[in-house]
Order: sequence, then C-alpha cells, then structure tokens
Amino acid sequence: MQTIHWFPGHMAKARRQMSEALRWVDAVLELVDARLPLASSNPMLAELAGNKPRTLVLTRIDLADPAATQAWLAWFRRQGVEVVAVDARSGAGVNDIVPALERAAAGKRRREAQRGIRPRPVRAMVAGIPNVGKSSLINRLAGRAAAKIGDRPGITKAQQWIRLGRVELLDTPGVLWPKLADRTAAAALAVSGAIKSDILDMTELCAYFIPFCIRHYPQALCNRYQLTEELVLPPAEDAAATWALTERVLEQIARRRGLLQAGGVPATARAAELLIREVQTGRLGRLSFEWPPVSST
Ligand SMILES: Nc1nc2c(ncn2[C@@H]2O[C@H](COP(=O)(O)OP(=O)(O)OP(=O)(O)O)[C@@H](O)[C@H]2O)c(=O)[nH]1
Ligand SMILES: [Mg+2]
Repeated sequence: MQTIHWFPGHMAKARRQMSEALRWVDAVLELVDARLPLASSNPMLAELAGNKPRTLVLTRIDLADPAATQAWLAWFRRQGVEVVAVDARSGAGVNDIVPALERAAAGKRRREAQRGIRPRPVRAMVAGIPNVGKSSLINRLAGRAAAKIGDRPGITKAQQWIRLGRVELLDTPGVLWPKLADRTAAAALAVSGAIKSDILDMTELCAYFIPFCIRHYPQALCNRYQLTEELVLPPAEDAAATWALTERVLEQIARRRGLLQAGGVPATARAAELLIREVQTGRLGRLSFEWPPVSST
C-alpha cells in the first residue's frame, strides 16, 4: 500500500491543545474502534496523558465481531486496563461510562476531601482517532445533540466542554499520529473510516480487505454480492495473484451492482468505493480486523 500522509497541520495544533487541556482533567477517556483496538489506539495519547487515569472505550461494538469484542475485553482486563464497550448508536454499554470515570477519579477525590476540598464533577477528556465516535458518545451521555457529529473524519474542529452533572466531558478533535509503520494496521485503520477518503486509493484498500475477508469471514463477500466464483486465497507473498483476485472480485461486484463504463466494462474503481463504504456501514456483517495477541503464558 502507498504511504498515507495523514498528519496535516491542524493535527499538530490539536495535539498541542490536548497537552494543555490535560492539566485540567481528572481522567482520560480513550475511544478506540472495537474492530481494531490496537491499531486505532493513539500512542501519542498514552505519552501525553502521563499518569492520569485512563479508561478505554471500545466503540462501534455493533459493527465488530462479538466474539472478538469479548476476547478483547478479557485481554484488556487481564492487563489491568479499565475498559468499557459501547454502541453509541443504540446506547448499549453507555451507562457504564460515568461509573467508570468516577472510579478512575476516586483516589484523587479522596485526597482532595482530606484537604477539605468539596466534591466536584469528574472532568474527563474524550480523546481518540478521527471518526471513532467521540462526539456521538458524548451526545448519548448528554441525551441531546450537544456536539456536532458526522460520518467522516474531521468533524470536531475545536475542543468543547459538555457538562452532564456528575461528569464534565471535553470533546476533542480526532488525532492521528505522524507515522504508522505497520501497513496492515494502516490499511485496517483506513477501512475503519479514520482517514479522509479523498486521500485514499480505494482499490488498494480492497487489495488488503478482500484477501482479509476471504481468510477470516469466507462467506461475507459471497453472501453480500452473490459471487459465483469460489474465492480461493493465493499465498500471501504472491502479490500479483492477490492483485488479480482483487480485480476479479471488484469486477463481479461492479457487474452485480450495474457499475459499468461505456461498452459494458465493469467500473472497478467505483466498485471499490462501494465495497469500502459497505464495510464501514456494516453491510457485510459484523467484522473485526484484529484479535488479541495470543498470550505466551
Ligand atoms: N455503527 C456505529 N456508528 C457509530 C458509533 N458511534 C459513532 N458512530 C458513527 O460514526 C460517525 C462518527 O461519529 P462522530 O461522533 O462524529 O465521531 P468523532 O470521533 O467525534 O469524529 P471527529 O470529531 O471527526 O474526530 C458517525 O457517523 C456516527 O453516527 C457506534 O457505536 N456504532
Ligand atoms: Mg467529534
């Protein structure tokens, strides 16, 4: 896959503002995508947050493979990470957030009480990569459209406090980090919707997604697009055969959906766009891109 340049100037600014605002918060709520919790976790955030208590939120559990989400929850908990799983659309899991934040801030509150400071709401920064669902989660918790949301990255442009009574949440613009060495992780991130689509080559993303899907969810493509060809994976190192398979699948999707150029030629680039969009909206079923590393202990 090509190198994706995804660190525009406003992200450097967002990082600076985040580092300043961290001084005012009791805890950090880090949102990651339940379908790829490691690849969507921002290493910059761990570095900036220092020793502030952090609560991890797996978002979009409605789109993720339920077995993978259960495995991730168990894996994070084994490492002592405070973790909650939510679907901000239906509200599932959202009620666990405030108690988790109160637990995170309990130690600090106790120390403050000993110094005679009156209890006050927990202040938390809601942080994470673009489009992961930060503003949607805040709106769910608030029970109103307190923050602007949208189905593409880069919607929240500036920090904004939303006061909910027991907690005060700081909505922040999504931030990606300057470099992602692992190309598979970069591709999964792009498929998940964290990167602006106008800088992505959708056909290249399909060259990642189609073999991934055939390997891990063998029925998903056939069921969605009624593909007639039996999909057989070439060896991973055979780039030419992988590319040929990608092209063939895209041609078939194009024919199924009537995406044709002059002369009836399948418009594979449009089929690639459609496929990625349908993956992002869950039309191929509930898929997860990462599973917890197998423990050696
Ligand atoms: N299926 C599903 N979609 C979700 C969920 N949470 C958010 N979304 C959708 O994801 C898209 C992005 O949501 P936002 O809340 O704007 O994301 P954000 O993290 O604030 O994005 P930026 O402000 O751009 O960084 C919207 O289309 C939401 O409807 C979820 O749990 N499940
Ligand atoms: Mg937002």
